[in-house]
Amino acid sequence: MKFSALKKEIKNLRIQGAKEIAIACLEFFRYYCNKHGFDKKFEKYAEELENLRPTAVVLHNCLEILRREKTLETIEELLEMLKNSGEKIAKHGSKLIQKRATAMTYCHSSEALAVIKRAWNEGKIEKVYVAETRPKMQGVKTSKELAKYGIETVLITDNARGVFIKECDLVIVGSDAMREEGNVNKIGTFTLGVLAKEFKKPFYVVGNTLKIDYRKKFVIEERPKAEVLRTRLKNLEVRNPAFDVTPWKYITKIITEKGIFTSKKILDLISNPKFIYYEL
Ligand code: RUB
Repeated sequence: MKFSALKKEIKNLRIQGAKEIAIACLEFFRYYCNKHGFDKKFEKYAEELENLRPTAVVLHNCLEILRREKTLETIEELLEMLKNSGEKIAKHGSKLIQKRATAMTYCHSSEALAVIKRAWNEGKIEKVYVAETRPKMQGVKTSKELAKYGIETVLITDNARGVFIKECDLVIVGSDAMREEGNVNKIGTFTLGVLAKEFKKPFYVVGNTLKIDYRKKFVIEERPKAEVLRTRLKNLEVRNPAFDVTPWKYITKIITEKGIFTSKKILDLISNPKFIYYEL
């Protein structure tokens, strides 16, 4: 894919989700660097891609590794790690799910979906509630994907989560960045975490270890106002943050490709910046 086309696909969310964005960009760099090497344009492209969706940390972590080790093998290793992590994550995550479970998920997380699909294949998941995820409706994408996979799926509005949580045995969501402050994920995940705690439902976060975020500062992406309201009115402000932070106290377990972690373990890893590099 050409650079301009890739940028467009990411910006308009046709390519969405932290892992898929990183994979698409690495595939672009595999092609580009194979032809031109790690020249000045590599850095320019890297910076531009990183800034398109600045909250998710996977692409940033991959680029930091690439900036240290500018080789095509590193690109391959990162792609392999990301592409293989889903299966490992699913294997670990499925162990947490009991028989005849009803789950609730939110937005579209390829990693949370990997766990749900595996648990369903093992005859554990019975039904999944998916909230639509306004304003960009990634939950609709999730619900179609699950239904096509053969899973009994119920699409609900975001506001209905409080009603249907009572019928669920667990909540499972993805991650854009795991930070000291908590898990960063689609706006509305925090609300779901609070809800899960209120109804004593386990709240699982799924994310590969390249989602561990060592950045000192991070920004919550603000999406275009027009995604919420097209008309402009005097005295009417529109805010459209794309992500929020769920503090670790709301999170029961974190499912990674390296195993199932507690919030405390993730906090330990965040304070050890060498962790993400050790297998590369
Ligand atoms: C997607 C989102 C996903 C995470 C994890 O937001 O919040 O839950 O990125 O996805 P957006 P994955 O649609 O705005 O990119 O598990 O695929 O990495």
